[in-house]
Amino acid sequence: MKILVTAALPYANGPLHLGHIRSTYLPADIYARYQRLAGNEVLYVCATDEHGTPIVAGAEKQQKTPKEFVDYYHKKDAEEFAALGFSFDIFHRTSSKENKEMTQYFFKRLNDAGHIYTKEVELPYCSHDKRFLPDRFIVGTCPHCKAEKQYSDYCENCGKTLSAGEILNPVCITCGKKPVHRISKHYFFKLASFSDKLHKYLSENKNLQSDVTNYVLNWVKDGLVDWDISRDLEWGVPVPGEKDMVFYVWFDAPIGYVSSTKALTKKWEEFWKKDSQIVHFIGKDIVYHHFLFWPAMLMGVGDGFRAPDKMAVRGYLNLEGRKFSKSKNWFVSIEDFLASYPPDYLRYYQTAFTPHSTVDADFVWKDFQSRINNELVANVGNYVNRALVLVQKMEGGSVPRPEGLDEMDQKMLGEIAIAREKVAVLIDGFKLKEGQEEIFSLSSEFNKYLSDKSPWKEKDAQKNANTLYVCIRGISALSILLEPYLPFSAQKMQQMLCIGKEQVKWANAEVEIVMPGTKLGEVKPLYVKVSDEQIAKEEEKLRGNSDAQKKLEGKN
Ligand code: B3M
Ligand code: ZN
Repeated sequence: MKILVTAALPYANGPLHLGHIRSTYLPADIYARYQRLAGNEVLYVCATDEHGTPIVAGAEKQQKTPKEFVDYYHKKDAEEFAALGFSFDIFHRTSSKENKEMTQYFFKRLNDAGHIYTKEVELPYCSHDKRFLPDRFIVGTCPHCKAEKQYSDYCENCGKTLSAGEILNPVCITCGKKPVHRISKHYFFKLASFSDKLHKYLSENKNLQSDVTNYVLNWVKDGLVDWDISRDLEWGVPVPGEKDMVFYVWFDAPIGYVSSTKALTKKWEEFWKKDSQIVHFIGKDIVYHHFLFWPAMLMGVGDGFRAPDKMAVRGYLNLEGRKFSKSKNWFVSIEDFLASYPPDYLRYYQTAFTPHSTVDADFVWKDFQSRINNELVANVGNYVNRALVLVQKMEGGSVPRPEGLDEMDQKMLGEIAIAREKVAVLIDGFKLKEGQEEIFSLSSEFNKYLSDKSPWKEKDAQKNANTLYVCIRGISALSILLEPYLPFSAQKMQQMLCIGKEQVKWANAEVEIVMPGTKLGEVKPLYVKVSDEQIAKEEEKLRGNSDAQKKLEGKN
């Protein structure tokens, strides 16, 4: 089976933080890695989202060109994602030549099919800064929920996307002045005409989370509004035949999924148009765009494209009870995290509290410490180390030869197959947290088995050989089942057991791939505990940062 996995394209306008990882990139990576191990033909595609007013405004602030600005963050994001072990087949960019071509191609097809029209609209214009003020160049009050200081294209408070002119009490984000109005011709996508098709798609696709489709269906019921897809800006994908006009960033961003696939492989159409699964991973803030705009675009463009098969939506992450905020210095960057802890610690901890739903979660340093120490280190770390050290001590460092396995030994081998099957079903259904729990309970059963057998007390050498052989089978299984979740740990286990890359397949979890007689590689503990001092330092840093910030704000 061909499976295209995408993770929402991060805006190239600031450093990534822990919240991005939990909602999107990590779950998508676990899913993609598992599907590869299961023998599917997988492409895991991502890119930086490099257009739109947040980018232009961010560049202006740093007195850089938008291009310089996005180059910097593209490179930084790519490095941090790699350090976290995200297994993208391509990490491309929406400012690429491929994306420009694909976006203009989508536009042309939609236009030819009659899904686009132009209309003169009155738009906010700043006479002081001499420019139109689309989207994030304006802040004001949300007309729906009355939240203040919202950008003019999206309300963070109630999650609604806003069209131009809807925001109340608008002011220019650069100079703070009230904008005037100017007429400009804009291009509109007939979203409203897709209402019936979208209704059918959302209500019949059983692979979508019902808690999400329920509220999206309400939006459809309330009536969809046609969508302004052009902007009076220079930075972006040019609208063919127009001057100083580009597509709205949310028009070309999802097309980035397609263009990046095309940049990766000549076979891209097999993934988008043929018998395949298209699976998007997103955070809940971009549900509107992915459940309405994007399927409608795909339905409208024709040419064999079809709406996504599956979309996994997850909630926000808070930090110690408060929203992540770069400007308020309430923030842990990936860079800072990785300077102190191995990537698998983040992968383990975040998966452990992320169910397949849109509920929010909280990153708490103390909780992080206790889960790493009491679960990751005490369970898998302890088991693997204990068993391998015993093999060294009692078997001269070679995998013992089993003979006459008893009932308990057999039972443990059987447990592997059962877990392998259960975990497969869970991951397939996006229940990644439960999958990880299942693997950890297998590990804890092996830990218990080893304690019950206590080979250090037993006098019968063959019995001990059998126990340690079974233990090796357990580690071999864990190294495969954990590969999607904790790829760095899995690799270390595989090195110690001399398991070759080609043997790392899901179906091999319960197969004897480490032959008796195999000499173990160098045995080293997988993990070190997170200390109280480390955690105290993290907490202090966080609170210190934010106090300093508050003082600074107080002075201004
Ligand atoms: N860049 C917003 C976000 O990072 C946007 C996603 C685009 S996905 C096509 O959440
Ligand atoms: Zn609102």
